[in-house]
Amino acid sequence: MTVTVTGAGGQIGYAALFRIASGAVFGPDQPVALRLLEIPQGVKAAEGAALELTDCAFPLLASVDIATTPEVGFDGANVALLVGSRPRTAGMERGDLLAANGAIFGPQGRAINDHAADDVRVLVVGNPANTNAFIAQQHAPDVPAERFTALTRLDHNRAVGLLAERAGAAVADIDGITIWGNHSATQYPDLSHATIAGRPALDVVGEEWGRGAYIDRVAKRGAEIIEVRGGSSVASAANAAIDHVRDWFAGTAAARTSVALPSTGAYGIPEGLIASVPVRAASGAWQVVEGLEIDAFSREKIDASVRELESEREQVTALGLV
Ligand code: NAX
Repeated sequence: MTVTVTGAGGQIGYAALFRIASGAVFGPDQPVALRLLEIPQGVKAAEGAALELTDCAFPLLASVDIATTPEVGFDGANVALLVGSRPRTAGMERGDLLAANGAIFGPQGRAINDHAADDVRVLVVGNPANTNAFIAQQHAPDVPAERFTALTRLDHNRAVGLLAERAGAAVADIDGITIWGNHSATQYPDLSHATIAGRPALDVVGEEWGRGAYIDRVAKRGAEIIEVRGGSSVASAANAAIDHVRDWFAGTAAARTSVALPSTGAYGIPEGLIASVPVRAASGAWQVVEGLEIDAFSREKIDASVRELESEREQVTALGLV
């Protein structure tokens, strides 16, 4: 299994590499070849991570190679974790941010199209994750669209963790939470169909909290981490990426999770937008959980986040990035 990690010299890449090499994604019997794709400024850090990977003597780690071009980096990749992106810096307008990331994710999508393995699966972590994934997917016409996903599993895991904490319940007793829409402040963590040990979650924690402060807390958890920790989420983000890819391969059985993937029109989300929806995984593919009843409150929240995604799509289209 060849796994390419972009931005492998950065924080999340560094945290993810050791778990991939240890067998946390593909299990204890699957050797892994790691490919670390970096820009020149990040190569030293990636080289350092490679030295430490050697020092772990992971029995499953077949090789570690560093690349600085997407063509080499994605050659033969079965899994591509696109973590490296251009962060927003002072004075940067949203259009500048989208354009800078278009220059990264367009060529990476093309290289995946031309050089990756036929069964490649792509997870975009680098922000703005949904729209970066959309750009990459649009440049990879030969890869089935549903193999391009963006990470909302961190939001999902945050939503589970915070609900468990509030209810004094075990994480394992929680199911049926959905993160809808964009990995941004407009995301909608939806408890309408969630259960805690089989009881409706909103009955346990109350609508006022579950449809009020809770939504805000989950959506702004990244900012809370920055404020308290003095830096952005790293280990939890890497952990979510590991969860996402592991479930994609191993399946989720009956449990549900959330993934941003190209819409096929379910729940009224315009086709092609990479929006987070409720899913299960089986036989190596995500399956949208269809038929959930969406009440007026949820509809409004979902629509607001989807509108934001549509506007991002319009902007990258106007900028000629897709
Ligand atoms: P870092 O700045 O520590 O690392 C980014 C790395 O990417 C750097 O080493 C840089 O050299 C490299 N890079 C930049 N452009 C590249 C390119 N074209 N090809 C290959 N490598 C490239 O950031 P880190 O904390 O690791 O975060 C990475 C990304 O994850 C950011 O965009 C961040 O916003 C995003 N996040 C996404 C989350 C999600 O849930 N979807 C949550 C966590 C995180 O905020």
